[in-house]
Amino acid sequence: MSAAGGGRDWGSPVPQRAPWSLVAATAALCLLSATSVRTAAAAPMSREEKQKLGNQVLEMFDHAYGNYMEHAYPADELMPLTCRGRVRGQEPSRGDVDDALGKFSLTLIDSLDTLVVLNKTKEFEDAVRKVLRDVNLDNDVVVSVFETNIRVLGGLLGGHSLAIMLKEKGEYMQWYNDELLQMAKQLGYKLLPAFNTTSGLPYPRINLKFGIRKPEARTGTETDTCTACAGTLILEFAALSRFTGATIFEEYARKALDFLWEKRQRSSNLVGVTINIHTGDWVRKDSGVGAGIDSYYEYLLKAYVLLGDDSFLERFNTHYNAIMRYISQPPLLLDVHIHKPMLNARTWMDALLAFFPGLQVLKGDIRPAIETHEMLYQVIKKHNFLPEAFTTDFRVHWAQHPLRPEFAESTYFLYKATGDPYYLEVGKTLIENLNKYARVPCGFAAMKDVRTGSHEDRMDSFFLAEMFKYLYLLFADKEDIIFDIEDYIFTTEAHLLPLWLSTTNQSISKKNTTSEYTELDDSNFDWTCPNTQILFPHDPLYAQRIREPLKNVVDKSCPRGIIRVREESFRSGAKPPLRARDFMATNPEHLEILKKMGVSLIHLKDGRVQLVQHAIQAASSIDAEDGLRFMQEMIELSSQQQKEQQLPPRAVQIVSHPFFGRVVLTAGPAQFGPDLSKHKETRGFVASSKPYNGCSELTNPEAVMGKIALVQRGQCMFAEKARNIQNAGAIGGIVIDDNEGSSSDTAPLFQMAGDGKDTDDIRIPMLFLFSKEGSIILDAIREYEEVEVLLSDKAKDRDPEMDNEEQPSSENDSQNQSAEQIISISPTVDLVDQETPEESSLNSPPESLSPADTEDAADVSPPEQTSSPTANHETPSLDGECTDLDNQLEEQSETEENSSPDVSWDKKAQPIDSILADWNEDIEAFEMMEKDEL
Ligand code: DMJ
Repeated sequence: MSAAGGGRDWGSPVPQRAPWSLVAATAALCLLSATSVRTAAAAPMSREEKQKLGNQVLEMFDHAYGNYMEHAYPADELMPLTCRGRVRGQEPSRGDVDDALGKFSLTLIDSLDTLVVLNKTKEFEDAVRKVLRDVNLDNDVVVSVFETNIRVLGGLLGGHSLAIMLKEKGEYMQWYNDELLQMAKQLGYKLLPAFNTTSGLPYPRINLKFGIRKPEARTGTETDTCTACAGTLILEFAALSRFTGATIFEEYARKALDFLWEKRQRSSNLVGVTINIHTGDWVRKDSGVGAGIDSYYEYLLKAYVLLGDDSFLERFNTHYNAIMRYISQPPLLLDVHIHKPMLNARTWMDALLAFFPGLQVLKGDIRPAIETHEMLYQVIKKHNFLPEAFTTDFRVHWAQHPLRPEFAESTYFLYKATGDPYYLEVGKTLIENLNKYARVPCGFAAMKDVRTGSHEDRMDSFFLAEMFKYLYLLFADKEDIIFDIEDYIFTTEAHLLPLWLSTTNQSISKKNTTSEYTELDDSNFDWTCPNTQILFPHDPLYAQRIREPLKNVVDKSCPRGIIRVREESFRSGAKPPLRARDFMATNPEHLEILKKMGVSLIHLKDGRVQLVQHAIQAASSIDAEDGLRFMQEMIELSSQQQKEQQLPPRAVQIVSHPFFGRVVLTAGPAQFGPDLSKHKETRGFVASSKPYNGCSELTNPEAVMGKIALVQRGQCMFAEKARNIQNAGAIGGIVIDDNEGSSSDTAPLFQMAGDGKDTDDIRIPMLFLFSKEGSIILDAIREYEEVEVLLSDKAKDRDPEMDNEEQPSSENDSQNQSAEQIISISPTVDLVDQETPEESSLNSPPESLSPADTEDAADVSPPEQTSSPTANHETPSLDGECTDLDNQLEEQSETEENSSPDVSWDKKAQPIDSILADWNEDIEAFEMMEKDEL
């Protein structure tokens, strides 16, 4: 195995057949020894400052939990903008994300063990009584098996684990008699019917009351599930078995894991994102460490720690080696195809992968953990939060941020492993950003768009289960916690399970499976722990030295991202393959390359150009593969461009008392009037127009004069409303949707179009709010009469003064910037509707519109000077310079030849028919990825 970092060399390997007890104890020791060392890499943080930050976390938790209990309980979640509970069926459906809600007071259950960690024992006792009194697990609701397991079963078990710990201490919970465990068992039995498949992989959803029995259940017809969904059960199910003695739960979870292991792609040792639960075929063959797969890997390693079963470690190590070989391109982690692991499947990363550095700490591989964490931190510094997805050149791909805890989790584990106070400063930034941008009067609201700072009416239960735990523990000293955290393992939802479970009720025979895996060698047992006692005294600047070269990796990254290219393409002086982003339909050389790749250009009647690939017409199998990759890149580029060509959403920020800028509503822009991204924002008090639809001359001009007028959607054109309120003296306008209940949480935002006439006469800014966001303003008027708002492209500082200064326009405005870049480097491409199996086609605009001919193009450097594809396992340009492509390729060629002697799939030319056989799979995989949502 090629070591991807020095981490594995530093510690002491666990004996190959370590008894489970030693393994569990060793895992705990890893963290214990790590905490005792402090490096001098950053200025140490004083005990007072740490306590202050710890207290701040407690206050923030009280704000989130208190508002949930006061305004939402017994509902599953708090809606922090409208300050009420989210009850499934009573709110417009948000799709899959609602499958976590089972009418079982989700947030309360998910918060149970957080209360104990935060030393709120009295509140914990009250919360447990409420769960026992109020929670019903027998509702006729279809829920996600995965979410119910990690949040509810995990929450009950975490609560039980700490309840018995407290009871034993003799002060609190003296009345407790395993009631939470009984509820957990009841829930466990409710989930079991989901495993009634030939594969043993669970159905993704189950009806809490009716199981998967049709027709009452309204579920049980699904064919696919995600790998993480099927592979993230073992900790909770094994704990349930070991706590209760009912072995069936652990057996079912093991069977599902065994099946996934059997189905791994044998040559790459990777798994895909989704799998058919009946046939075991991979449905999505892309593979990463983020969405859809993440906690499968996490649970293999943690199952080994909790259960001491070697086979889980073997599997984890086998997958980990594959991840480090194919997916890890430090500091990036990029998805690949399971059957073509040298081929990147995406040019963006999702936020869920931020947990991975934490897992690498547990694995003992510190260097890549530090690198990836540093890269993520810089993305956060740029956008205040980690966007749901971001490109390899660190632009926003999906702009939401539902207050995910993964980055805080990794920060905590890295601090434990390195003792570097730098990670305390990172935690401080997270706290500041949460308070500054996500805190609202009634809790903390998810970010709808990290670029505008607008909110979503959503506070997920994992925010309380995980975020506050990791942040509090980061600043806590041992004496700040009423029990020894090292005696527990964190589940993926940060619920605590005691390590002593490894010695209890182990009636399930552990197979000594090693002999079955003849392809594995001793390195599969190479489990080490970052022994900081050895490392850091000798090199206290170790972590800092790893971070140093990366300190500008985000700000100074080359603008077009990093895509791995195959080594054949540039071997022996051959030209690098043509990248989709560099393609110009007017360049004869490019056309020649296209021809070689079997890609032809068809000029359509409407002036567009269609790209079609016939792999069999390619000059060689290598060229056919280049053509395949080129077409895939075009598809991805096309979807990125479509996104970026839309006007970005805008923000309506309520700045008057008691909101003080803390509530930011997502608003749709108008295609007329001043562009808020270029002009100063507009600030003013709001007033309703009369008539409210704004479709005729206003009868209350004195009320709207100098104010921002509210008008209702409907009955006339948006531009007409704008003219009427402008004539009455309004300085801006907000159109509120007339469809009751509509919300930007559930409906796509749109731009308000003009009326087909010249709209240059409209000089005031207009924004659109869906009805739910609009009613937040209308309610505020009812309650406070005077309501002042700010119309802008991006929320401004939230403080009582709300200074009027414009925030420096940062690279956050990446939409505008990137749109220009894209326009200047490649044609717009649309997918065409029909595709034959052997061909894929794309439309591009006529050559006459080729950006190379436009003025825009003159402003940017030619592609050859700025593109920076990075070689396999190489880091993007770390010094902020954009390396010359040819140099990089040369470097890569050397690196590849030295370090990848056994990459067999692409060393040999593939026969055309095997490429054709893969063709459909690739296109399907890409189409699935395009549809993918976290
Ligand atoms: C949590 O519910 C769990 O951590 C899960 O494994 C994936 N991520 C969410 C929070 O982001």
